[in-house]
Amino acid sequence: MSKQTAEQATAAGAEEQSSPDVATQPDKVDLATLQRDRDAAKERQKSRLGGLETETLIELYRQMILIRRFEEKAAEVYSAGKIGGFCHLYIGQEAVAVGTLSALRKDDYVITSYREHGHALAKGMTPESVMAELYGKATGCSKGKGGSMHMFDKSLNFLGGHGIVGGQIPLGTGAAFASKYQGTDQVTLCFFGEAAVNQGAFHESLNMAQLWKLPCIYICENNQYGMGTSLERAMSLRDISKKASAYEMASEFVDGMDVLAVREATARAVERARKDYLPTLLEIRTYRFMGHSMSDPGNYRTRAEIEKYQERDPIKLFSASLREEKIADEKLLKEIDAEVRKQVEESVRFAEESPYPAPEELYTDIYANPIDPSARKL
Ligand SMILES: Cc1ncc(C[n+]2csc(CCOP(=O)(O)OP(=O)(O)O)c2C)c(N)n1
Ligand SMILES: [Mg+2]
Repeated sequence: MSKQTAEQATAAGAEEQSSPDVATQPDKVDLATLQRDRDAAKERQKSRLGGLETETLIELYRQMILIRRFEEKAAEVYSAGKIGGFCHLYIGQEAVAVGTLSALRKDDYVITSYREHGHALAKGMTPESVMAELYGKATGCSKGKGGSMHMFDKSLNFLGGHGIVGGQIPLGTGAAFASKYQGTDQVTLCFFGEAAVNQGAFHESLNMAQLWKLPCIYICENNQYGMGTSLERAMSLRDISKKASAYEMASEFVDGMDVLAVREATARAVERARKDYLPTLLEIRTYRFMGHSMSDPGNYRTRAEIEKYQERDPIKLFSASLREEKIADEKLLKEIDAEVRKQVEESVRFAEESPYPAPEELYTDIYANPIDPSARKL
């Protein structure tokens, strides 16, 4: 199994960038040569941007910008007191959700933690249903009863939004088991933070997935902090991808600021899961630019550290590549941004105009109901 350490990945990236293009200079210009050169140039361009069509590349950019603008707006309305409860933002990590989910089929499963607005949008949930859920409105994806940490959409096989650290790892493993048991070729993407890796549930799940050959892709979004605790202070083995070797599982380390690298690594894991029912652990190294939640004072790290990572802002990096490779110019990128901002504004209007759940809804869609006498009969 190919596996890179952080250093190898950086070195490989530098090497790739420094390799010069070989300009071929034909002695005599003829149409066939011109066409061949044009094709070769096209191929070179394609290979630099993952061999993807312009339309796909623009869509990846649009999704990342949508998540960024959505989260900025969520922060704004939260600060204005319009959203209650917890709110964990995803700003800085957009390339992970967009890169991974773009390598999936529509009917594949996704399950994640409480930092999930980005995954929900990338899986295809509308900004309206996510924003209305943040507002606790009846039109939200969980009918306003879940809030920020509990986005779900059964029709998209988006299995949520879970608040217990690591709690979704056995659940994702179960979804993968179900696919294999039912003989489908669906795969499950199971996301969690690096702090969840110290939980027993992570180890039990990986052991079972490898032993039973389950089509589960475990995605550790290593943003380097669990609340205010840095990885260095909490973990003896910090190269998380290495932990897979304890279970003889395939694994890869991925640069989480590079949306195409994320997509490619996920595609390799998806192929393994879909064809051979084999799990993979991906450690995707990223960084959250905002606090753990909206109430985080952030006194465990310096502004300089945040700024250092912001130089590798995944959206900035990808838009630079798009411009460099002439996939999009500044004007087009600005138009996409303006369109997305309008879409996000519309989701706020929708959420604000939506009703709160009716009082009768208090006891619907819940597991335990100690108050409703009819439930006691069960
Ligand atoms: C079992 C459990 N223990 C503790 C908490 C409190 N808690 C909430 S988030 C968090 C940190 C998790 O960090 P990480 O897994 O790295 O995810 P990130 O927040 O960085 O996305 C903790 C300890 C919890 N929700 N569940
Ligand atoms: Mg973390």
